[in-house]
Amino acid sequence: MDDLERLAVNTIKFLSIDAIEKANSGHPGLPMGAADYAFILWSRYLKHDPSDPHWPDRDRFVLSAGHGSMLLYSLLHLSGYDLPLDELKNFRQWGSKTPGHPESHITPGVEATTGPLGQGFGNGVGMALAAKMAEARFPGLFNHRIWGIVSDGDMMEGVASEAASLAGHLRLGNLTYIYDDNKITLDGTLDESMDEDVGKRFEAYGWRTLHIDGHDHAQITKALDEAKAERERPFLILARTHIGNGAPHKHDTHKVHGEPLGADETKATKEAAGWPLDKPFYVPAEVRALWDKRKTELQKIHAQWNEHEKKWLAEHAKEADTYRAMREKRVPGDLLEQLAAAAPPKTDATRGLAGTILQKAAALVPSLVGGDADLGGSTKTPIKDSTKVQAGKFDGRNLRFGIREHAMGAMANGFAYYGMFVPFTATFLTFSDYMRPSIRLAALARLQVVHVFTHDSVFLGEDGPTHQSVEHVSALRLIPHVHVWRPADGVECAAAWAAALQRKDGPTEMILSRQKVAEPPPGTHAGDAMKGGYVILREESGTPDVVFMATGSEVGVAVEAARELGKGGTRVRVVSLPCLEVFAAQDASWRDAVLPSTGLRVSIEAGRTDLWKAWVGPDGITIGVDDFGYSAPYEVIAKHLGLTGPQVAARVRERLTRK
Ligand SMILES: Cc1ncc(C[n+]2csc(CCOP(=O)(O)OP(=O)(O)O)c2C)c(N)n1
Repeated sequence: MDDLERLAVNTIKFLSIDAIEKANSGHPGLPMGAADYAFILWSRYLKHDPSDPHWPDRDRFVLSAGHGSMLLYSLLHLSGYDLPLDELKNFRQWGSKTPGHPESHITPGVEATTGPLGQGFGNGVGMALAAKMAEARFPGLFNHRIWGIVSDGDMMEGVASEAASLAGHLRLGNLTYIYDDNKITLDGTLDESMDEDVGKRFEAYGWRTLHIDGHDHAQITKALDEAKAERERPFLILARTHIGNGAPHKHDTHKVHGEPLGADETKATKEAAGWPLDKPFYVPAEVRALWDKRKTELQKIHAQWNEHEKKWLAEHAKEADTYRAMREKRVPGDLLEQLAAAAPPKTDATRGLAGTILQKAAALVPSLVGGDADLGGSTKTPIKDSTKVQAGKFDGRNLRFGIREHAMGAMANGFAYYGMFVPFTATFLTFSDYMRPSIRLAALARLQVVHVFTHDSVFLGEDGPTHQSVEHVSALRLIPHVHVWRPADGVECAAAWAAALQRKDGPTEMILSRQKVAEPPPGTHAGDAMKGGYVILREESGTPDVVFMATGSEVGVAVEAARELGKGGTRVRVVSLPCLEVFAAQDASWRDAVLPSTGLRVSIEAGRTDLWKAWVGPDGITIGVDDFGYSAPYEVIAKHLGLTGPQVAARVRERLTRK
């Protein structure tokens, strides 16, 4: 290592240490241990352009060990992203672009929101698969790779194992992770909780592996050269490092993992490195020059690619429009009308109705790709006129995640981070629990991802309570920025898909029934459904005595109950609420016209009732399912739980007469 390299590595370390000291919180251990290989990767290998963080042919870098965020912020600052030194001085403070863990929608150059360990690992695998699929669609246009840093915590999390297994199966040779093998975690040493041979584990998954000393620059360079040349297999560089490297008293201890070094140890570390004590956030001029030079080189590489792209587009007129459509995630202006026209004329389970509409959506929107966790026959989501994506065959649109819901969620986020693709996933609603961490991150990072969940209630029947969702719809609604659609018929399924494809700033959950739903009342149309809530059956005259509020398969139950009550002269309105979040965001004039302030409000949804209490008010009735379900045919379950039209009507009648 020459003097300039040593100076450059120390700059990364001390920027991180100083920011963490100033914030009096953060994780110095990882930035200090990783600074050697991170410097070499970022200053010589990573292809990116700090002046255009979204350039499509850039390499992607994921810091899966998000607690080491100051490493990334130091690298982004030095590389020349729009992240001035003042932002580093404001690490973890209100309104800064340097939050505690990296957030992609806040900081330019952060490719993925990370922090919950293991998720970033899965994101990177999704990005690598997306890159392979982009390459297959536009041969010769792109040449980029996915890089990442993963830590002991990432290696222990199950989601990473699922994603690693799939990356090996798919032979994602464009993916390189550096495993920061420092044998220390938050509370102690790694051998207290893990002692497997990680290299052998990854070889068994089909990865190529290489062990290096993570502080030896010659070994790091050789490993990165090999990684760059690799085409056939994902590559794990196991870099043995020392956490807190350079801190005389704290290195190799868990004390340096997640606490500031403190004034004394900071001083000792700077003295040991010959670093000035009186210049916090110091960037030596020669180090600044090194990074500035790299930025100029990278801008040149980007400009050359722009020329290449121009030429490529001129030579590939047929693919050029698809390329532009995918870059914009374009949907046709009359998407809703086209999807509504594709809705089957006869009623069915909403999974079947939505599955038919998905075929049309796939024909209209080339960005749309997706897959399921080995339940495609049940979720009805395979795209019929396309093929299954497999190793070496990346031109298809159907992703085979296998029975790996955690990885499916994290990889779908990776597709969204990558760009060009609108990914969807599919499985039973109950298994949304296995995807919840990724759904939450999709919402936080404002990612356009569609999660299709079928078999949405106790009405899946005979499989019983292990598979029956009770709390899941409510649980998804509780995540901020998530839109939960539970359509009642074909028209609402069309609206749900249209909304999901138009919404660019957050995930959409599509909640679909296994069982056939009732024929909707005549005259409903998709434009109303797009507002999230509308009157699906109006009272015959005057103002309503009763207002039913229902979603999905229970809209049919509400309509049946309303007709029953109508026979006795009760004036009943039925409001279908396929998406509460979208409805709540409508103007008051629409909301008030749909939900009048008078009349007894009754909610019906085959799931937990708690959230509905606010919607029906203190005098209203909530009808739902507040305990685990039963293994039986669904018609039998409905009767036992009082979820049939006549039973609902009787319950409402009883309340009206009591009043
Ligand atoms: C899912 C999840 N669980 C727990 C944590 C809290 N946490 C953050 S870092 C860490 C220890 C990680 O150790 P390691 O990955 O070896 O990082 P290092 O000590 O090398 O910095 C833990 C438990 C987390 N961020 N995410």
